[in-house]
Amino acid sequence: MPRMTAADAAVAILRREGVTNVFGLPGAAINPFYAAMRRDGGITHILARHVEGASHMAEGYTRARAGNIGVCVGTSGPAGTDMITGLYSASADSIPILCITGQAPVARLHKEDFQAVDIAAVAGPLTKMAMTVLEPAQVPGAFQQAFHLMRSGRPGPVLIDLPFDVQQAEIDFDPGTYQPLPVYKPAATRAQIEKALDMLAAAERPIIVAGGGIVNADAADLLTEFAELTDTPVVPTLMGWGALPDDHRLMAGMAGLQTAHRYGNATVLASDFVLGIGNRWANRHTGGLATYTAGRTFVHVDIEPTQIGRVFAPDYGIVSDAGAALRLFTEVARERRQAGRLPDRTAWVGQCRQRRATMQRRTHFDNVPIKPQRVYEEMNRAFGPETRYVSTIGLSQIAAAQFLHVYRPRHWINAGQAGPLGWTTPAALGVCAADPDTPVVALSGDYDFQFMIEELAVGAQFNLPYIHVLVNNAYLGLIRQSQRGFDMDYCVQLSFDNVNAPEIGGYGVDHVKVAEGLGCKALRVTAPGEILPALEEAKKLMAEYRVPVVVEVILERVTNISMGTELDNVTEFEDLAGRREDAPTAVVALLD
Ligand SMILES: Cc1ncc(C[n+]2csc(CCOP(=O)(O)OP(=O)(O)O)c2C)c(N)n1
Ligand SMILES: [Mg+2]
Repeated sequence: MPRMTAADAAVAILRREGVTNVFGLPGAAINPFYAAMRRDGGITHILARHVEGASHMAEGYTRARAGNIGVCVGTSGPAGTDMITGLYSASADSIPILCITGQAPVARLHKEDFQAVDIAAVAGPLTKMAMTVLEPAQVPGAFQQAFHLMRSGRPGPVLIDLPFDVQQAEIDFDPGTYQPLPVYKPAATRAQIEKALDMLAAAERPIIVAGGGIVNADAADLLTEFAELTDTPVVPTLMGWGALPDDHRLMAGMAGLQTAHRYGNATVLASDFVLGIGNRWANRHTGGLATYTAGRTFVHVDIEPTQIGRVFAPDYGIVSDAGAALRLFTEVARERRQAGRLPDRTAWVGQCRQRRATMQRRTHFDNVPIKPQRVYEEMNRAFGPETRYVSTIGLSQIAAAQFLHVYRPRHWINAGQAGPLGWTTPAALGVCAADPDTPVVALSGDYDFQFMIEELAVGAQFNLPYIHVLVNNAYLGLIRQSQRGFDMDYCVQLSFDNVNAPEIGGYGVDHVKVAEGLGCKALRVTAPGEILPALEEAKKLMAEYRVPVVVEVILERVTNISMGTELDNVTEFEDLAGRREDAPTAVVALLD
């Protein structure tokens, strides 16, 4: 039997589970693991500048490609606690990442040793397993179980904490015969699918709410096929956006209080039946449940049994992996279609289409300072369907969801539930590391950008080029807008007179200088006509220098973005699009 350190066994298992990239930063307590990675020689390590950054890079890496599992590594104590936000974000959005931490030696865990925090206890509620491995011989089993859990059922993160002496201890382990454990994914039965299809057929105005579970299951094609077979309009959630291309005739728009389209909300309100697949009825999607559910029948398909009925009781629930359910849905729908047993939906699909062609928001403003809506219009011009967008939270992200276009699954990579500021830059770097061939465009407000700005150096050092659109209103914009309800504008201003950069006129931080100082390229624009040329220039700079390129757009300081409290009560702050020229990049041209 081969003998090796437990750390060597851990690295060997990572390799056999398909891991090729690791994001992290070393410290004394994790050095044995780093020594094992070095001996192995087959893992690419990207050195983060902040351990939280490593955890978000791991998440971006997982999300970019089906089957990926991002791994983040840190030392004991604060490295583990820094990664807690990454574990929260990943668990909230059902994304598997493996977090590996170093730890004080076993015999000293209870002695308040240097950096000996009980990270497994801290991470417990945010992971599918959080384990300090106390016996070296348990290390292979812990890693094997970690991969099994991350991939089974509702995906999510795992933390493995390795005491220093456990990493170094020698164990018997045979990597050659190591086998990943089978993955458990519940699958709908034919009877369940038949019943759900009966309910769909009995409805007059059905929609499908397509959640992130469809993306996780890599089942976007099946969703499209099923929607087409049954001619059912699709409302993607924020996590499901891209599962059906935005230019598909059955794309009915997103619904919700913020990241939504007017026509999406109107279509949900006009529907009488909702088939939710791989979604979790997020509160920013549903708004008030009385409005959301009144007069509608619901079927909910989810991989996690306890998700059924968590937010409200559906009329019928099915526990299934979204892919397994959609395979059967398409199979049975095809049979019914051939037998002429599917209802004609022409009128209903036409109504949804009509709403999409009439209920649009205006993006074409010529104002200086620039109105944010115009930025997304120019982004639609500059970036094609191959673009992967990465964003987290803020007015910037909300407006992006209202105005940008997404055409493919995994091309809208967004921290949907947790929304941690600072997520965007490291997540974008993780996406770039996973797929260097697809153009990546990150989008941040100025505060999100400043949160983990140091990670830009990682992109410069490891040549992870992407374009970062930074919309700068010198405000915690979303919080400023929500403070309107308190009649205040308090502690939300990021503006100050920068003694080193009077030319930026009180907007505070000179992002261009900071980005350049970190080894990136950066451009700043102040007028609408400059946005598109700057985005085109950024593409060239990115290709030439192979580093992140920041395009900072100086916005007007106060713009309120459409949002509300109920699906039927979303406030519009600007004039709506009345003519085609008001929304020139809308996928469906405005009927004026
Ligand atoms: C870690 C963290 N702290 C606080 C918040 C609350 N929060 C949400 S958006 C936001 C302001 C974002 O400002 P900016 O990034 O400039 O975007 P804008 O809304 O101005 O477009 C804040 C403070 C958060 N989401 N995450
Ligand atoms: Mg801002």
